Amino acid sequence: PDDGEGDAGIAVKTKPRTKRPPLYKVLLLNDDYTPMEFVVHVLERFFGMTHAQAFEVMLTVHKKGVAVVGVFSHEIAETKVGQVMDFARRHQHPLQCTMEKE
Ligand code: TYC
Repeated sequence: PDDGEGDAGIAVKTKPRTKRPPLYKVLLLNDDYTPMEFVVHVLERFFGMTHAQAFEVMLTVHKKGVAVVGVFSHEIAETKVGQVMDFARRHQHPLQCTMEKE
C-alpha cells in the first residue's frame, strides 16, 4: 500500500486509474453455402438489426469475407457467438461466428 511518501518521506502521487473492461468484436465470416436470408435473420434476431441494416451487413460479409457485427464485453460477446453457432448448427448451415479483442 502506497503511503504517498516514498522512501525519503517525499510525497509521491499515484494517479487513480479506473480500468475499463476490454471490448470484443464479434465477427461474422462468409461461406459458400449459408443462405443469405438465413444470415439476415441471424443479424435481426441476435444483433437487434433492422431488416435493412441486416441485409446491408450480410452483403458486406458476402463481398468482403468478414465483418464486425457488434462490439461487446467478453461475456456478452461469448454469448452472441454461442447463440449464432448453435442456431447455425441446428439448421445445418456452416456459418461461422468468432470474437476477437478490440
Ligand atoms: N455467401 C453466401 C451465399 O452466397 C451468403 C453468406 C453471407 C454466407 C454472409 C455467410 O456470413 C455470411 N449464399
